[in-house]
Amino acid sequence: MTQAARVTLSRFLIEQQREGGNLPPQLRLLIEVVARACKAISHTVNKGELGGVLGSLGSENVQGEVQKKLDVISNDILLEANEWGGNLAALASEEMEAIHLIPHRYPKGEYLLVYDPIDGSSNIDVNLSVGTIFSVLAAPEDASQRVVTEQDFLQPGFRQVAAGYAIYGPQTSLVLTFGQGVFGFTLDREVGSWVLTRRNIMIPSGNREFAVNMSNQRHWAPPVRRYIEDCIAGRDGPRGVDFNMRWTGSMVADIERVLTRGGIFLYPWDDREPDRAGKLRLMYEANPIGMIIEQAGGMAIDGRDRILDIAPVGLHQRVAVILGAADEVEVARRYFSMPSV
Ligand code: AHM
Ligand code: MG
Repeated sequence: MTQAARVTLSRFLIEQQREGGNLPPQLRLLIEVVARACKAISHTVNKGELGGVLGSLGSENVQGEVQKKLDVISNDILLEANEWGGNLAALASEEMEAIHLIPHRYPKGEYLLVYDPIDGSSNIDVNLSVGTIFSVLAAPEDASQRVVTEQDFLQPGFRQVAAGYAIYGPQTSLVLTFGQGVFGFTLDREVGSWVLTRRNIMIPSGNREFAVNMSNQRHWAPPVRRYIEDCIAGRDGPRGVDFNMRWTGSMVADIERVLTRGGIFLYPWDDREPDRAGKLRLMYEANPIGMIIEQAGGMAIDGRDRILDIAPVGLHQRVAVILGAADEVEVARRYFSMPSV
C-alpha cells in the first residue's frame, strides 16, 4: 500500500463524521483516545520479558481470578488515557470491582466506557495473541449534574454506540464498529499510526469450523453437547460434512478468525457452577463482540436469545456465548428447541 493510498484511523473517523454525520465529535475523540491507549498496550505486550511485564501479581480481581501484571498495567494505561479527555462521565473495567468516576478536576463527557484491558490473559506468558475489548454507552443526560452510578452502565447491548477490540498478535490490529459496519485497521509501528486495511468486514458463510474448549464437554448442557457431537461426526453424521476445530484461549483471536474466514465460537454454560451463566462477561466481552459480529452479518446468542437484548443486572455478570456466521449459529440455536435433546 503506498503512503498516498493510506487512510489512517484519524482520517477515517473525520471522514465518517463529515460524510455520514453519524459519528458525534466527542465519540470520535473517545475512539481516538482508546485506540492510542491500545497502541501503548501493544508496545508493552511486545516487550515481554524485557519490559518485566510477564507473570502474575499475586492479587485477585473481582472475579477471583489471579491478576497478571499485564492485566493491571493495561488497565492503568486505559484509565489514565481516558480520565482527563472530557469525553467520559465514568468508566468500568474487568479489573476494577466498582465503576471509576471521572475526578472533579476534569470535565465530564457524554459517554461511558467499559473494557477488558487484556483478554486471553492465560496466553500472555506463552507468547500467544491477547487483546483489548471495549464498549461505549451513552451516559445519562443529567450525568453532569449528578454522580454516575453502576446502574447507569446496565444498558442492554443494543444500546452500545460503539464497540471494538485490539488484537496483539503477529500483526496488531484494531476492529471497530459504531453501528455502520465493521472496519479493521493495522498498526504501522514505524509511523505509529493505525491504517485502514479492511472495510465493511462481513463474516463469510459456509466455513465448517468451530471454536470451543473441548475439555469441558462432559459438563455442557445437552443441546451444546449434541450440537458439537454432530459437528465431530462430520460427513458420517447428520451434518454430512467434516468440521475443523480451533481454540486459542483468547476470545479476540478466535473472533478475528471468525470475522476473517467464518465459523462459530462457543463458550457455553456448564454444570460445574450451575448458577453461573457462563465464563465470559456480558458488559465488556459478549456485548461488544456481539455488536461487532452482528454488524458483520453474524449472530450472537446465549443459546436461545440474542445477547444484545439481555437486560444486565450487574457490571461483572456472566453469560453463555454462541456467536459467529449467522447460518451456523442458527443451526446451533435449533438444538435448544429440539424436544429429543
Ligand atoms: P480473561 O478475560 O480472563 O482472559 O478470560 C476470557 C478468556 C477468553 O478470551 C477465552 O475465550 C476464554 O477465557 C478461554 O477460556 P479457557 O481457559 O476455558 O480456555
Ligand atoms: Mg476477557
